[in-house]
Amino acid sequence: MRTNAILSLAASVASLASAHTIFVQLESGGTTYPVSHGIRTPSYDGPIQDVSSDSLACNGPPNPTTPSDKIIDVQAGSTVTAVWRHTLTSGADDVMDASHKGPTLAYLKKVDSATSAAGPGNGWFKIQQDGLSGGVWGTSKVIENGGLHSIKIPDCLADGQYLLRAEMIALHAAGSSGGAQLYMECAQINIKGGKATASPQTYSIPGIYKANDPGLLINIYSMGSSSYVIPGKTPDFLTLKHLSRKNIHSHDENPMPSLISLPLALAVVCVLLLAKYLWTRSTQSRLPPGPKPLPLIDNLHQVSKSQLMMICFASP
Ligand SMILES: [Cu+2]
Repeated sequence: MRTNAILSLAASVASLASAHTIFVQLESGGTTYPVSHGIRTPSYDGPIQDVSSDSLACNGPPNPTTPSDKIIDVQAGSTVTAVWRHTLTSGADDVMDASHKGPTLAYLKKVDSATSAAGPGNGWFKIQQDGLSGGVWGTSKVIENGGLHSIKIPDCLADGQYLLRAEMIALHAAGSSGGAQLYMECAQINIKGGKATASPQTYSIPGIYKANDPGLLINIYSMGSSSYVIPGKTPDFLTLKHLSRKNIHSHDENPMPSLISLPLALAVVCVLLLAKYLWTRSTQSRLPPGPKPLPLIDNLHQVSKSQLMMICFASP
């Protein structure tokens, strides 16, 4: 216990020098926008540690944030990149101290006006999370990757303006309550081309996290091989769980008459299998060896639950 406390203390002291981080710019549709363009960036890179604070939504006091009058267009179904830097002027080699291990997450909130909407309160739903997989933390991947944090924007959402909240959580001092360091900024985006087939269940920020959540109150130096529980509720409609046969059927609002659907489905499956066989034959000689896929679902069974990229299936 004492050793753990000393380790945590050492980690937090060591992290003071080149410690914290800011989501400084967004890449969308091949364009990387300038620093602070369409993002409510702070002048100081400190974390939010009180998860009941209004500043948990889009940062804020004690860190002064600056509004932006810009809105960034985002194609539904595309993957955008949040760029993280130690300060507003740091380069790709200065993202965040390597001691800052923890999950990465992203949330959306639909708003009438992305430039003027308040962040705190209801309306938030999670669209991305990457915790601990294969011994590697989500934040470590972002640091190794020059600060780039990939976020898939679900294609099932309604068009319109949203706040995109990208988050990194550092757990190096999370062994005591309130020790977790949460970093987040909100980008102002306009989603286009969405199918509008899903309306996700939403949650309040602050409110979605509790100080004693197992993913926020945790000693990462003594957790051994136990799995990490990413904080924040994940909306069911977005997860890979919906790939199961039962769920796909229970959400099928316009089932085809069964007399037509069975032969048609068989024909479609045959065509897809043939196409996949031809495609695999034409490409496999150029690819390095990978994990062994299963028929039909390929490598889906090997996708770790801790690094879900959200996919829409349901139309609730
Ligand atoms: Cu820090």
